[in-house]
Amino acid sequence: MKTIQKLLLGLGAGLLLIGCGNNSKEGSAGAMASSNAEKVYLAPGEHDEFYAFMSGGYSGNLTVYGLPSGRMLKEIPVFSQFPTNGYGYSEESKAMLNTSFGFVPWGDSHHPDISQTNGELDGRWIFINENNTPRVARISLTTFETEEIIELPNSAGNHASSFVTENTEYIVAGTRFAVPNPQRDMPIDEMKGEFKGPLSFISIDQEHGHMNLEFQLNMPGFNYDLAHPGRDKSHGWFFFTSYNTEEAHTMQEVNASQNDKDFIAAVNWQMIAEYIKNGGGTKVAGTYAHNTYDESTMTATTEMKQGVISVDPREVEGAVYYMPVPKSPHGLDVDPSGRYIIGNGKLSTQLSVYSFEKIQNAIQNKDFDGDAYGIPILSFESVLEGVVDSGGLGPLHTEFDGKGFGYTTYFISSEVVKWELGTWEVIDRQPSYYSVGHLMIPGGNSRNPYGKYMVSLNKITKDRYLPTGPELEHSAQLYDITGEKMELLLDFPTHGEPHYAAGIPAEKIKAQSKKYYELEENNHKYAVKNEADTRLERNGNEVHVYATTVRSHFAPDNIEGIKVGDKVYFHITNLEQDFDVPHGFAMIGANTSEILVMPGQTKTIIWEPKREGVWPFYCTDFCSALHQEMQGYVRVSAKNSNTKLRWSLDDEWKD
Ligand code: K7E
Ligand code: CUA
Repeated sequence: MKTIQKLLLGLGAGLLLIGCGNNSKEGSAGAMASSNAEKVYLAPGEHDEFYAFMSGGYSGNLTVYGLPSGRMLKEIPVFSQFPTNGYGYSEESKAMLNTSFGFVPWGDSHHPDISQTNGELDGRWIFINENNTPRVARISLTTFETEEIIELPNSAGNHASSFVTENTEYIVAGTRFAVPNPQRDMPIDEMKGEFKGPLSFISIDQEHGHMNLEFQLNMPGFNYDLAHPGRDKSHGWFFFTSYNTEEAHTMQEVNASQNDKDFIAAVNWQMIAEYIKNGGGTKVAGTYAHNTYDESTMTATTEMKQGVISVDPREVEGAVYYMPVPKSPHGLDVDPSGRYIIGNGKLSTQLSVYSFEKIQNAIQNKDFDGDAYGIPILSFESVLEGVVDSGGLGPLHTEFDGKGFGYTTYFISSEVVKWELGTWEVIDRQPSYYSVGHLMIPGGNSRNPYGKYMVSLNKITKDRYLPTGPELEHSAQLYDITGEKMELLLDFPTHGEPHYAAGIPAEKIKAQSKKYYELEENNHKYAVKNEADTRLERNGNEVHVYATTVRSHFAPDNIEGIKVGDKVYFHITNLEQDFDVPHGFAMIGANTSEILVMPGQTKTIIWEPKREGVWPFYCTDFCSALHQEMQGYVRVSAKNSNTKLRWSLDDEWKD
């Protein structure tokens, strides 16, 4: 096995080098063809046809692009502090980043997935998982703001996540790194048979989208890597790839590649949900943070929760099976009809296609090949429907165009291969520049893909753009997939490491996108809705500044009576009621960030003055011709001084 692996890796490196030397010319010549340019060109002021939400990887965020232009439209902060708008710094948003490990200001996001109704994208919410500190977030597609983050106890490496079922009943979160469950102090080399790989099922409230950790399926300690739900006839099932069924704990790149086949876990979640409804499962320990942002009070709160319902997969007969899959599978995808489940063995050259019907038959006929820790293993031959043998190396992920074709990425041979469902025949292959990970077709993992464009999300950028030192942004490539052959249209850089992405027709989101917050509906505790109510209140060494902004001034704009050692809370309400007129607020010497306050919104930032003097604050967002004049002063006196607390409004001092 060692040799095969070395060979594969060596071959991969070779291909990469060849790719960098020669193929790039061909690629850019293709994209320069004028017909291709027209396909991605938007006249100034025109809108894109699709939104593409790209995972930010180690940036912890989610970026929004337009397709086909490849223009980046926005970065939405999710798991990371974001000084651009104060997320994770402002008093209101800090709670979003609380976890059972304390405040975690960073994350590694992987798989965004858009909510579905009847298996079709519905544009309500987008979910995304965080791998390092196991968490899942829900982002509103009305405000494009993170509204909820739930932590997953007993899990480690939340990778097989956050895929949604076809009516957004559940999203899943699988444990990528097997760990003791419950966590305990034990020798690492005794892991075999002792570690576990819990799979979390989070139910979604259909009205508000609120997430609830309903149960964890306490699976054997393999590494659960990726997942997809069944749809249509296979709705009610979830499929998970696993690797390291060897349960190796050291030199995994060799020791976790010994078995000829690893497993796909097939889980009938409907059966387990029913079992729990009837009182099944055991409540086990597990502390986790559940953070929710309330749009009305504009404030996030953390609830620390205890305990989770754990289900032993052997307890629910007929609900959990393993299917053998060759060579350390990574991606797992289900075709739009829900009939086929595709497993991609990343050290193999082939894709294994399983039939849902055959799986059901094998279960009925008890066509088992033994078991793993008491979980029946369905015989490979009886569930396998076909094999896609493209000769490519390192297959990772598959998406579908809704016209009967699958598109699979090959990391090592650096290409996307188009193949036909049913015949499993290869139709086309196009190089990617370079080493593609995931790919995305808008709606490509739903019942109804929009098979016009495909985006490959490449891991290695090398020579595609002007060099920017050793660190380069990853590269995405847009292909036209309307013809028999895929056509490369455009290169564009992405931010962080976009593992997966989710695309949706713009019309499903555009009209409902919020333009500003209604001042009347602002229920923030410290909001002021007109300048006459702006004021200061002292409570011991805490001073609350109730301030407003409107083009082009702060109210109040001068403040006196602040003392060294005070904690000054600036509560800024933006009185504007117009699209795209934010005001910013920055204070010299603040140890947090600036804040960007949307029209109708209130945000708070703390300032602890260190030195006596007269210190300026100002608006950070160029909001009008008199933006530079949008500033004020705070007079800071000695701790024991008796300077009176007062503030200026319309040129007059108040107190
Ligand atoms: Cu393949 Cu995290 Cu989905 Cu990266 S994962 S590529
Ligand atoms: Cu307000 Cu610049």
